[in-house]
Amino acid sequence: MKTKVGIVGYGNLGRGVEKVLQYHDDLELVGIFTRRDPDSLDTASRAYHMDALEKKTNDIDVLILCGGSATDIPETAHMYAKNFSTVDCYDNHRDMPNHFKRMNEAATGGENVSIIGTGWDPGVFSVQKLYSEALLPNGESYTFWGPGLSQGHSDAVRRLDGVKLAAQYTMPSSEMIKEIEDGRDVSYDKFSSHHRVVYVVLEEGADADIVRESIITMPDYFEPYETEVHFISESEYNKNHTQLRHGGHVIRRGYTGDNTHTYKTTLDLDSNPEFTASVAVACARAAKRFMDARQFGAKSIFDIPPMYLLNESRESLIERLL
Ligand code: API
Repeated sequence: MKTKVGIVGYGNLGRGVEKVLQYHDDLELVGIFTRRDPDSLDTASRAYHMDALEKKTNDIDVLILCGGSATDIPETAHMYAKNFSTVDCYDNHRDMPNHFKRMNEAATGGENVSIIGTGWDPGVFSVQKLYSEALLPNGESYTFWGPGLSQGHSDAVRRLDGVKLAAQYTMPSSEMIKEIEDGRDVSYDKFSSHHRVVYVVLEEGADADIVRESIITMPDYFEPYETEVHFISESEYNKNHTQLRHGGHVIRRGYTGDNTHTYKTTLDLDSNPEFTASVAVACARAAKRFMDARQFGAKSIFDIPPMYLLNESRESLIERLL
């Protein structure tokens, strides 16, 4: 029997999950749940108002929560976790311990599973950091994002009063990446090795200085990064800022005696939300496996046995990939 998946929220990420599900034969989309008028969604899938969700507890195995990280996920995710197993793409690294706690209480109480912080960072990159530190304990790690559009940061700006549209580009220091690749010593911290560039379309009558100040002083997302803010027209936004490319590198340089080893993971993504959705969908399969094993509660990506991510037996995986 197929695993039944529901989508909560129909922005870039929700649309990504809908698109990606077609590549997984063992998963099926039950419906999209939205706060908007379901008939207004531009989709061929079944769409329901959020209020219909409470009657669907028996029809859905896993809900993929596709709301934004600035407010939707921290305010609402734990409510869904009481009644459904969930997967989310929460991306506030600093708040993750709190999020884990909130979700663990809700999911454990409801005998559900909640996989938190999936996507590529947090997510795939986190796993690569774990592996590379485990394998090369004597060394140093570097993470670089971009150049590309961060969904999390763009969403955080869009939530500010006076902002109509926003795109945030994360810009890594390409000189520093080169220096690391050349084996030179660098003084790295994630803040000084990136800067952020934001393009904002203001609501009519909004005060640009107030909006700029709220962006550059926003904790977790912008402070203490160096951040440039540009105000543009809606037509310029629509012309130049609707691309969703992103990616980055996780690099660990480790030493065994005189020998140096470089462990590098690179992602180069045409569509940040569609790749983030791809990770969330594989994690939805894992959530079902945890449910079947009655291992309830919140899980991070570190807790997922790699085999839970693919629809394939151990025997076949050993034969094919080991
Ligand atoms: C950045 C990274 C990438 C975030 C990836 C994904 C997103 O500063 O660009 O929200 O787009 N934190 N979580």
